[in-house]
Amino acid sequence: MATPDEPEVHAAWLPPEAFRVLGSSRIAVYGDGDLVDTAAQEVRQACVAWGGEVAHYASRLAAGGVETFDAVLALTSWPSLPAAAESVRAEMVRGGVALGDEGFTLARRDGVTVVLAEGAAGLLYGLFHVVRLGRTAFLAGRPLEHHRPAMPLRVVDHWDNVDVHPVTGQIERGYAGGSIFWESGALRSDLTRVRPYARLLASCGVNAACVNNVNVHTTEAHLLTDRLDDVAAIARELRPYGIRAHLSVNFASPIVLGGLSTADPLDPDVRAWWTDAAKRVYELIPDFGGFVVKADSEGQPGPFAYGRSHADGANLLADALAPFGGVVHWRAFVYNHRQDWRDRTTDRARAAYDHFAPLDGSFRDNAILQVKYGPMDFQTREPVSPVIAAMPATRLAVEIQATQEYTGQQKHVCYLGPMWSEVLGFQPWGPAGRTVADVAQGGSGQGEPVGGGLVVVSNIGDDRFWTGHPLAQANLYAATRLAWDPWLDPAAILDEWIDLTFTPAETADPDVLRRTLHAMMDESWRIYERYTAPLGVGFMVRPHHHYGPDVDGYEYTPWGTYHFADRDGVGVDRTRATGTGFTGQYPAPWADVYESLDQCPDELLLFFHHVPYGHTLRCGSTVVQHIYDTHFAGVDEVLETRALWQRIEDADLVAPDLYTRVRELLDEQVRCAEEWRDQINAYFFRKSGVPDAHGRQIF
Ligand code: GCW
Repeated sequence: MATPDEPEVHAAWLPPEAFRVLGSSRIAVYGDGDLVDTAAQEVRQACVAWGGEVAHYASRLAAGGVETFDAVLALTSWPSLPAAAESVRAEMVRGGVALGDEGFTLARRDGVTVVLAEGAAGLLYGLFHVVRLGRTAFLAGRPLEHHRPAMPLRVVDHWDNVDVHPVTGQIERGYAGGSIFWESGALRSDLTRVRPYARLLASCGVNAACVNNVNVHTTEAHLLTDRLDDVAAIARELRPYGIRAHLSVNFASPIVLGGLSTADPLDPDVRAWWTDAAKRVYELIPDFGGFVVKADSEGQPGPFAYGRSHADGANLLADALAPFGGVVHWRAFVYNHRQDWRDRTTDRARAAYDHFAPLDGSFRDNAILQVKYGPMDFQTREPVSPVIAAMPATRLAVEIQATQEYTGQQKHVCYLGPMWSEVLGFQPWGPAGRTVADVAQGGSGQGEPVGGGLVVVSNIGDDRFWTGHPLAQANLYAATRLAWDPWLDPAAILDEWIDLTFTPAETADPDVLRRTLHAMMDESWRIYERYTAPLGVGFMVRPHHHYGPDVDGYEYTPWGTYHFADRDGVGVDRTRATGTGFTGQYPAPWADVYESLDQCPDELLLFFHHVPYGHTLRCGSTVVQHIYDTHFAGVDEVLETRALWQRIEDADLVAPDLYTRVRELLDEQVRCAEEWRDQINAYFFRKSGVPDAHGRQIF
């Protein structure tokens, strides 16, 4: 509970102070339409707070040639603009610049900051860019810059249940309280968090949000039909910020909701049912984005029950949505979760590729295959999924997880920007080839389809700090900014987030907060990696809730997540020579790099190889000594992180309640990191009998 002096809900990024520069200027907005109105309203609000002036020319007839503004935001179609904007527009025309609906141009001309966009969404994104730049947007000599989003679809997926689920609660893998959409089986009577959330997302360029869990239980299934009003109500709150609502649907809906005897994708009645269902959705929500489907996965129904392929399943829904411009995001997370642990021939890492690669080219244009970045399941370290390189004729979206299921559950500081940036920059075809980001972006012009974009599993809830751990906000910020521009440096993204959230520029020493947060967060993912499961082997978490260490927790279960540690060694042999053959799913050069014990990167060694404890890593250490060293080091680094935060308190740099929340969580992070260190080190010491070379305490 907030104390009387503390706000009920803390702003995430974009508190009023972030608008100080803009709001103390004279701004003109030229353009019609809902999203232009939103932009103008943002400016108006800022000017009320900071004493600036705004003029919104909202009808073409009212354009008046006023020239005394500090900034002009305009649609390029506007007939007559102030001189500075006219000159930028003329230059764009001369240069043949095409921005698309979502791009914008920014320049500073004759003492005026100019933002021009062809579409209203672009204008809104341009406005937020000016906010992000702060004073520098108003400095002389800014050259013409053109900004366009890399990914066509920049999506957040919510794993929010409507009914409180007996095991997973209101939000599956949610670590920030309840849902901002749903509560105990119903639409929340109070949707007041949704629009501010949409605003946060729009400021990063997000244009789509799926409002319910991919696991669609009985109540959630009804959102598609008799509870569509609920979805429409959420869509209404998202719309002013240019975010289209998407819905997770149950593949068996024709049976569950329609009373049919089958959900066979080739059955004419089933096809008619989906066509009708889609039509009704668009009658109520004309800008509806589309469906998300988890099929034949972890108990969800799917086309396998009818002997049909996943292309048959995806195309069924794609065809129903096509007349309305909708898309289906079809998830590739398909594997056998009822495997016998004794069965060494089944490898969960292989599953998505085995199921989907043969189907390349058979999906409709509006069917997007949504692939988790790694072959397993959002581990702290995984190789990039080979599916990403295997489907050149399919629209493909990459899915990443901002909610910290396996990365500390928003109790640990773990800034994931560097991990996602590595993933997006990975070149599956080697150094001369395209990147993962290029694939998600698509449309390279060589017959390749437009990409499916980046999908971020959201980490927010109704917590007053939005993400439980206040510093976890940086993960949502970074993930969504990377969807706009995957080449951004994660440290620079962190700077943006710090500046927009804590507005250090307004404090006595702007650098202290920035420096301290960088010192706490830049390396935090690698630190987390050091004190948890080693060398890419993954899991070793407590079953079900996935928090804290349990080395053998999943070892003898049906989930396919094993490490195979025995007295001699550890790791999963996924080679072609002697293992599951998974390395063969990669193109050259990675198929050979991963296959080779000498070339395989240390951080992925145990993902690809089973090795003796005495095996020497590329870094020169043995496997077992490396395990000890990283686990001792990781805990020391967490202690240092906690000490750094204390300095923030000493310098009085953040609100007291925010300080306290983070400090309490850091205590828990220290406790949990020590638990990880001691369990992992004890486990491997007992298995191997190899003592620590430095004689540190192992239990
Ligand atoms: O990682 C697993 C999670 C499940 C999740 C599933 C998925 C929504 O533990 O909670 O279900 O992945 O991505 O579908």
